[in-house]
Amino acid sequence: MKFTLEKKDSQSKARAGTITLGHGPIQTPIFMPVGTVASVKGVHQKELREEINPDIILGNTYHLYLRPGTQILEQAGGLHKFMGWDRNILTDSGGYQVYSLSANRKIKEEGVKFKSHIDGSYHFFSPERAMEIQRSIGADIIMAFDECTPYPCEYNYAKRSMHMTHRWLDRCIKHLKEVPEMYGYEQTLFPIVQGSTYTDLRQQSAEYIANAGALGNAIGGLSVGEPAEEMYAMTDVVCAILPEDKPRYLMGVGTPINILENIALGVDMFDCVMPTRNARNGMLFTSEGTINIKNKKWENDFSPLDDLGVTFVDREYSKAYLRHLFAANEYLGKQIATIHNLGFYLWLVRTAREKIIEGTFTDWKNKMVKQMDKRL
Ligand code: PRF
Repeated sequence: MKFTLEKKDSQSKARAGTITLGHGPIQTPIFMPVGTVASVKGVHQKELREEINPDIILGNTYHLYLRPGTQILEQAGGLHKFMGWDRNILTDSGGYQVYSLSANRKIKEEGVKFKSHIDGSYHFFSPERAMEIQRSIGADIIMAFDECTPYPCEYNYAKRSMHMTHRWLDRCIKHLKEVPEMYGYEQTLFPIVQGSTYTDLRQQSAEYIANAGALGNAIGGLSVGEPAEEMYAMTDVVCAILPEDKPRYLMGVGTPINILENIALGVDMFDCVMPTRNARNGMLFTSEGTINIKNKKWENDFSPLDDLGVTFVDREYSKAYLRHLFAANEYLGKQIATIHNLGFYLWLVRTAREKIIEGTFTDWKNKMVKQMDKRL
């Protein structure tokens, strides 16, 4: 993996760059659509590629391990071939999903024992298993096995957990050297900074992670219920320590406003279920604010979904039609809303990149944040 920093903003810490990986270049800042179970819910790969056009998408070790399982993925020749996606993929390591989805999980130094949310069967993930499974899946970027602490989190728990995440990172790095790549292209490990909302812990963790010398670094444990201002404060502390010449990935963030504010603090990569999950509930993100398309006020509004017109759905369907599809509980409604939201998120990060390169990012960001804070 190679990262070239192309431009740094003079009024903020925003950056524009390019990451080069085995399945092509990724222009940053980037938003990675979430394809948890080898599918970006409701969107064909063709629509994803041609309309939404992300350079990278995300998959989840936890889900893919439980179903279809590593044997099927290996037989297919890896996740790219299995799902028909020839651009880059990143997989999360499973830790976070184990904590948020499975019941009866027990976290110990050795690893995490958990119960499947699908059939109740018991499984065990360790840093070593997380690396082996991510080898079988074959993503271009793979994540270290960590513990994401909840919010709020007692200081002593956050501290102990952070040190365990650091020890787990060392085990990931060691084991990865012993388990070769399976599909002939490079897989890059990103370690993850933890430390809850404590400045001193975040500093310690960022230093530890920076010293690991990985080609890219991630920030975890944020956007778990803390106020946005606390998240920004932690991102700022961590970005000041993480190396400037490596990409920085803020995991599970967030709203369009969160993304722009964190770009301004020096983050390059984002993922979140929000544009896809909220779309399925009728929430549309636009440059003018958020829309609840189920609202009666859209009943006879025959104007296009979004004047920005990023994807075909914005130009070809009206608000009244989409409202009707949601009222009738038609699959197509959820599909249209998902394509709209992902198209908008990708437009947002592409435009942020253009503005950084042009030197007008901060004014544009401030204007957008104000505009997008509205409910239409
Ligand atoms: N760790 C991992 N995945 C994550 C997170 C984390 O802390 C978060 C936190 N927002 C989202 N996804 N491994």
